[in-house]
Amino acid sequence: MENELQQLKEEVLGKIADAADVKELNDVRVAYLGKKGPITDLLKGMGKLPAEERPKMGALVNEMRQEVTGKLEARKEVLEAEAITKQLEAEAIDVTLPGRPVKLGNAHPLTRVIEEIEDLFISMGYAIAEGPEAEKDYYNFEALNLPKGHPARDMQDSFYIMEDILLRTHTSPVQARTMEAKGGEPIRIICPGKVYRRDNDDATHSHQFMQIEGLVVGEGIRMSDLKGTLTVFAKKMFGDEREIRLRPSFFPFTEPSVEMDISCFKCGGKGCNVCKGTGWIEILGAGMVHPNVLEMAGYDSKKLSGFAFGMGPERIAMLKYGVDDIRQFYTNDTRFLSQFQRTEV
Ligand code: 2U9
Repeated sequence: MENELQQLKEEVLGKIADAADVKELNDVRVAYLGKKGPITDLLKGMGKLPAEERPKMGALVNEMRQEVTGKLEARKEVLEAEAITKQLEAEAIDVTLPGRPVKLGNAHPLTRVIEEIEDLFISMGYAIAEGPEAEKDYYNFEALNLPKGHPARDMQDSFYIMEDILLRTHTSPVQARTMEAKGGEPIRIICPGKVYRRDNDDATHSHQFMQIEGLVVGEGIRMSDLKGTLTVFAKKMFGDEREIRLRPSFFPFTEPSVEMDISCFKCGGKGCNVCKGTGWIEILGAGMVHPNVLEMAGYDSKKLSGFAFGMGPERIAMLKYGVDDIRQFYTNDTRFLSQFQRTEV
């Protein structure tokens, strides 16, 4: 029986060594150590042995069982490690391969100009105010010193939605609303937003466009504050060498009113195609807030004063980037838009 045991042990150890993977090894374990396996049979057959041989044989079988179990465990560890190595090799990726290029989007040129102007005024302590695009006739005209029957209402052909509601023709109603809400307190805001006019679209007109208007109200606000503020704006947007000039103008909501020109950023004032030979480029309109406008919004025009200005970001962007057709900003032709790639990442 000892011989038989020795033979069996060699056989099982051989099979363990030959097992090519964990599954085959498990089959060996089941075949030899399982309930119907030969080692279990040997243990079961113990009862038939003479009593004096049983302890020795029992010890031998147990010893063999332990040795086989140990070899199985050791072989399992080796095979598992081999399997992981094989899997890692099969799934290996070449991390040195260059990645697929990511296409970067870029901000719309109009958005860029608007954000640049916003940042500039925010840095000077201004807040951004917004309001509805479908506006009451009162805030769009009346509160801005344009009473019913005023000729300027005809000048600005408007999109009416109802008898007293229209698509705002400028962002000025936002300032009128802000003043009303502030109840006499000082104000320093800019109002960017879409506005609408009944124009036929062409290279320089659009029925919908953007405006940025500004309003400062407080004690002792003077024309020189307006001039200083707009000089900073002109230099920051168009270069430090820019000079400004103010020409008298008229707006119903400001008195006095001015139009502001900057010295041409292309020729420096000598005269070229950008400034049409004049050396100056018209950039915006401005003025001191009309006392009627202050009073209607609940401000005491004897104690407080203010200045206001308004500009068209499309015009600024057209000048800055040399765009000759306003419709380019709205048609989203990627051949146009992709020319404004951002340089920073
Ligand atoms: C309130 C008081 C005063 C806003 C102003 C202008 C001058 C102006 C136009 C320039 C070109 C608009 O984009 S544009 O078409 N704007 O010239 N805007 S002063 O004055 C205000 C506004 C609101 C309560």
